[in-house]
Amino acid sequence: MPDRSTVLAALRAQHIETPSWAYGNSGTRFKVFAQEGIPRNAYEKIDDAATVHRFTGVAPTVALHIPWDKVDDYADLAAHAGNQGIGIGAINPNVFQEDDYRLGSVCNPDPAVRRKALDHLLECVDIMDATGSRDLSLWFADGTNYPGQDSIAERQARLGEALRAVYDRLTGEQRMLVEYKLFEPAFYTMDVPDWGTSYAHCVDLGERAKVLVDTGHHAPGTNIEFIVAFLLHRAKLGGFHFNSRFYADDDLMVGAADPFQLFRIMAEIVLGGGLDKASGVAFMLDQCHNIEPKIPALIRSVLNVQEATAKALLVDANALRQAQSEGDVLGANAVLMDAFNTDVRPMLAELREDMGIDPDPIAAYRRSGHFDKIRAERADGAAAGWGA
Ligand code: RM4
Ligand code: MN
Ligand code: MN
Repeated sequence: MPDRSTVLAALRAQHIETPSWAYGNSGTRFKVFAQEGIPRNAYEKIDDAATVHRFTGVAPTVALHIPWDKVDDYADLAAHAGNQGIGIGAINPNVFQEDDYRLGSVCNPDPAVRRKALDHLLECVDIMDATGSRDLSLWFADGTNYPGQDSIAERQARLGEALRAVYDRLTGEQRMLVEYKLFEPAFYTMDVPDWGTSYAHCVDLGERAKVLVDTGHHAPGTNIEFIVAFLLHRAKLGGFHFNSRFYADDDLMVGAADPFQLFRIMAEIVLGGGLDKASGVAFMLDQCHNIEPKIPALIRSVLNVQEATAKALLVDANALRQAQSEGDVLGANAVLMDAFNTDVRPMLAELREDMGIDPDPIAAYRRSGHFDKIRAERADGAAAGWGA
């Protein structure tokens, strides 16, 4: 069996990043629902992310989305995060919410629009410089709706050109993560529809470019843990955008729809060394809480990832390897299932007490009165949101 202290040390060192946009108002194509106590600016979103970290102990960074989190002074925003005990995580450029991007951003047939999109991506690298962020997290809504609308091949060439320009601008520890998505908003072709397309561009670019796996961006039934194992093995897994899906890009709480899938993903991560700091794999959430209260939903999500990780760490790797090498199909499967079926909640409660936080973060948050406080403090002014 894995050594308990090794398991606890790995869990204590875990780092799950929450997204600033999950704290703001969000909704569907049909309605953005307003909630109470919503942050009114990037500073208050950071306060909320810090609250999630305070109650969970394993969420020490927050990802930003630009321009949703636009501020005058990014170094000041990073200092504010530091004062709250967290850091700035990935910077997510937004090249999908302007009229100019109707036919795409970096793949747009109009060179002026491509230039505008590229300038925004480069501006986001400046923001990384100012905030100390390591990762530029790229997602392109680019694609086409109708056969013949544009040249698939030329769009790939335009994409490659833009990615190269951004890549060449990275310095120090900075990396570039390329996210893929099967469909939506484009329906006939997406310019980065799958991990293979992302992988090919990342291989062309070099070491600092890696694939980002958003768990909600696959066709139903896709074996995501296969993709994870493959990319990790090739040192091309940059990180995750965790969330749950029932149908498409549902952006529900990670581990809510299919905790077994989350476990299978984390098992590949643990077995492949993806939890080691040196692997550089970033564990980020990308979610929207349209009907549930935001901060408790993010606490729940962080705990769900933590529970799946704990179970994955309990996989008896030696016994698994032994069974695999002997061709013991049932034995190997049983090793995995034993870990999945372990109730890790008592162990995690103990870990939290050791870390000086409440063993039940959700109950502790409820008791804390924090929600009443932000509801009162934020009663005036415009709530942050997607503005969809
Ligand atoms: C996309 C994708 C991106 C996220 C946007 C808001 O579907 O998941 O990562 O930034 O949504
Ligand atoms: Mn995403
Ligand atoms: Mn998405």
